[in-house]
Amino acid sequence: MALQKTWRWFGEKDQIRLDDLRQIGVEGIVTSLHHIPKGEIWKKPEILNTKKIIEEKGMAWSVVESLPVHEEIKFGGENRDLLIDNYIQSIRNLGTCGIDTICYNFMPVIDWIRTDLNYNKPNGTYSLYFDYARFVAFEIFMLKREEAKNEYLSDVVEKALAIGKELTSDDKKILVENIILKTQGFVDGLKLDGETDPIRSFKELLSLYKGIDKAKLREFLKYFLERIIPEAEKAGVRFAIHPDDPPRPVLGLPRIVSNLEDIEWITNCVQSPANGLTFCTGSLSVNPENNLEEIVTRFSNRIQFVHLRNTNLCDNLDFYESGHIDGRVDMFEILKKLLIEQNRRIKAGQEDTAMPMRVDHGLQILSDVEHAYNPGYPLLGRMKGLAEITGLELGVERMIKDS
Ligand code: DNO
Repeated sequence: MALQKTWRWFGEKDQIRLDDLRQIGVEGIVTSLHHIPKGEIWKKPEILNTKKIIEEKGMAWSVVESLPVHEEIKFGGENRDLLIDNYIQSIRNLGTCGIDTICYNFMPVIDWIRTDLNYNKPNGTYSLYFDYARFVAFEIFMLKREEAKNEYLSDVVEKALAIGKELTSDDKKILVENIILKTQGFVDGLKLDGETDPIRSFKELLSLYKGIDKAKLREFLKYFLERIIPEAEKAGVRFAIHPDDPPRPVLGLPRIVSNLEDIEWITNCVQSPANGLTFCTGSLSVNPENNLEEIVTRFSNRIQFVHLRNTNLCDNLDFYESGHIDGRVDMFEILKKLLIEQNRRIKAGQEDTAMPMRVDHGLQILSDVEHAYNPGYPLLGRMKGLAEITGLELGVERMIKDS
């Protein structure tokens, strides 16, 4: 009994080598075919090639993160059916190649958001920070989204107005980099690097969602799930939707994977273990109303992939990533509940007993700062997180066995 220890690796371009990962206890790799444009079919030879590279190093390709969902599927565009057909073909190909878990998200336009990628903590480490008012200032002053003034709490808007007036051109450049460029492309979100006017392109993308509210976005997700989940079942593949990050509306866009009620709605949409969840403690924990222990208990049989990371909430719902053990998430309780569920699956003779887990993100510690790792994905910070989680997990396992 133990969750399968996995690690997000970004393919051959990743500065971290597969050879090094085995030394730190990684059993499975989480990756994507990052070179294939969104919407195109993942062909078998391409899948097998990546699989072979991983297996030659003594590990398994445990999870696809992500098989990206094309925007047209999310906003119900005219090519949606064709794009879903392609998506289904990729699922079949992955299933035939023996890959059985796929993580995806249904966040319009933007995959995850931080305003500061180098938040210096007093102990000398660097972390990722979301400054709510600064983000709203980005919307009002840089995207010129006047409506934003009515969409957020008045004290956040007030603060944003003050921040906006002080933004220098360097500050603006950094905000564009952090919000639109550096955090998106490498996870197969927006591909706007190299664009001469990323703000304009970003606004164009936002405009595609005009008139699409929460109910509509839910309808499009349902349409998608009703088509892909039966195919996933046939292919022996399980899906795991990733929660919204941050789990609250931004940019005037609807959010549909932010809390217990959303997850309930999604899991009820299509009743199948293949319609599952990526239980991401980091994303869900920064909604102060979310009770993670309740979520993990309620949907335990739908958790197909686990992201473990911790956070701290500050004033105005600002938050920063606080490593893996310390923070508002009670990692002990979460691991206990996950391991009990794993035990249950084993006893029930289910197939989905590996319960792949990756430590999500990591602080930049020691020499991490000297490397150009993707934001959130340093080597040493994640390695420390994996060691901490592994130790805690051993203790929890022992406690369960002894009790
Ligand atoms: C960021 C990640 C996300 C996640 C996708 C899954 O670090 O958690 O990019 O991979 O949302 O589709």
